[in-house]
Amino acid sequence: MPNVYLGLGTNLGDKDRNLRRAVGHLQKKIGNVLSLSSFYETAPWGFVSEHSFLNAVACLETELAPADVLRRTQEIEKEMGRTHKSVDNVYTDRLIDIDLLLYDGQILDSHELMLPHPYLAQRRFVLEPLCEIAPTLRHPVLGKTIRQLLEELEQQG
Ligand code: PH2
Ligand code: MG
Ligand code: MG
Repeated sequence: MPNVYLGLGTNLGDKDRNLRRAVGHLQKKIGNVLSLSSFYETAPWGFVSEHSFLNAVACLETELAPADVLRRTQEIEKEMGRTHKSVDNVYTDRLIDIDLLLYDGQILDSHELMLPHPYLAQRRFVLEPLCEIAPTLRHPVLGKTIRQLLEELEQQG
């Protein structure tokens, strides 16, 4: 069965509860949760906010195609009270954000969905939890492992 890696983020409300609730929804709607990283407190990246984030990464096995995983994660975001999405990469505070990071070794570049996630290698708040659960997983486009990508990002400062 395909494995999908999902990035979770929240910077409003009871963040610990938001992540745990989201994981519960994922297990019910997308597939068996095989692993879940620790929860990482992180500074807002790419925008200014007084609210710090809690981030995590989960790995699930799923029978759903990537587009259906995306649809269900968006349903979960809505159910959990997310009201608006970022437009043109202008980010906003949110109760929950669920991003598709990797789906097996698939490479996809459609209007709706890009796989792997386009900013995966630039975001420490994704690479750090991902490295905790899948250090030897290889990025299908860059050809490097998650641990290598995290090390390279840390060397850049
Ligand atoms: N998500 C973003 C933009 N910036 N920063 C942190 N620390 N964590 C996030 O999950 C995050 C972010 C866009 O979705
Ligand atoms: Mg996001
Ligand atoms: Mg998102």
